[in-house]
Amino acid sequence: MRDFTVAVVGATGLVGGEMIKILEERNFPIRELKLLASERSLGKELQFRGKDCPVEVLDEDSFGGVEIGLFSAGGSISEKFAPIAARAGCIVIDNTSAFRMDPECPLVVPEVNPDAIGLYKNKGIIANPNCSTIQMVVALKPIYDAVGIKRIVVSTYQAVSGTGKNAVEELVGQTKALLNMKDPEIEVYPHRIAFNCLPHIDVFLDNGYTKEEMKMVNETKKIMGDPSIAVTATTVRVPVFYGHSEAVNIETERKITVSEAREILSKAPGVTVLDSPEECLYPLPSEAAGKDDTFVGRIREDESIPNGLNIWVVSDNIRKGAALNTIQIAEILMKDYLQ
Ligand code: NAP
Ligand code: 12T
Repeated sequence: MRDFTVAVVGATGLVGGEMIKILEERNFPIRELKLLASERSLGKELQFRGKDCPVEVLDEDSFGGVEIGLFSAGGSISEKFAPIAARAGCIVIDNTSAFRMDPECPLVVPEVNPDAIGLYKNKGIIANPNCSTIQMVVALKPIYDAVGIKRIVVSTYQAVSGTGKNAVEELVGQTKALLNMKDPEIEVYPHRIAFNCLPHIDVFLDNGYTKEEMKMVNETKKIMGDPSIAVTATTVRVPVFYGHSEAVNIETERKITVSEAREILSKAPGVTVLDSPEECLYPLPSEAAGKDDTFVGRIREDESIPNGLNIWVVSDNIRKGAALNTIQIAEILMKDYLQ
């Protein structure tokens, strides 16, 4: 296998930092790693394979000779620079929402639709789905394949790390302030997040849903390749640092029992079943943080309808929800298309 020149755009961010770590952990075949961020990071160095690597300022000329670009510096940066990179011959795997619903760009979760990766040839851009969507489809695809899914009703409990390093600092700062009887500073979210729950992730749209909720609706249909699945979502920010949790209710086409669902999920790629309530065993964000799998538990029949099932799904939003999924896409790209 040959080595590749890879760029991480947004290298100093939470997702970029995790990407660098995962490239190293999984021994991705890298000839040269280019670290890109804003002028704020000029002069910074980050460690890769025990060496200090300088952070460079992203500009139009950053992509000469770069074969794979892992983008995670926000939607407006991707909108501008992903096409520039693609024109320079770099294949972009983009973590932002900029290209996810572009019909020409594949939207990929390797456990679900790896074959879509070949469509990178359209624009040179592959989109990485939203974190909440990724972990949900990893858990639902094996059930969909077995009995079909008519409708999904999901409520999320999302960690602050989804918003980036400033939000992590904000939860630390507000928690400290409140425990010391001081007024918390409120900057990142419209309200205090410490000791609170905000039913508001990303911006509100004209239909009254948030953009995060509509990402779950639209991206799920695209990744599963089935626009007929009905999806409705309520996305909530909770004062957790790492790991998104989801209460997922589904109506299946055909009946599936709890033990059949448990059996199917325990064999599913990327899934670990943790479901032993009598031992208080169920997925927790505190346990999922730092791990690669999507954890599923609380598997119950929805007794209010004939073919209903409830599950609880937890995963590390920065790993499987972002950096790991991106690198799994890059691994398939390099093995199946770039040798
Ligand atoms: P973060 O911790 O705030 O980091 C942001 C990164 O973007 C930093 O490296 C920052 O560089 C860089 N950046 C910002 N403005 C830039 C500019 N004008 N030019 C070049 N680089 C710039 O955020 P994060 O958590 O890593 O997330 C970054 C992005 O990834 C998000 O905006 C989102 O679009 C995407 N994301 C996707 C998912 C998902 O669901 N798949 C999950 C999380 C995040 P400096 O340090 O120099 O400012
Ligand atoms: N606003 O990549 O705040 O679409 O948790 C991911 C996470 C956008 C995205 C968040 C967001 C995305 C968040």
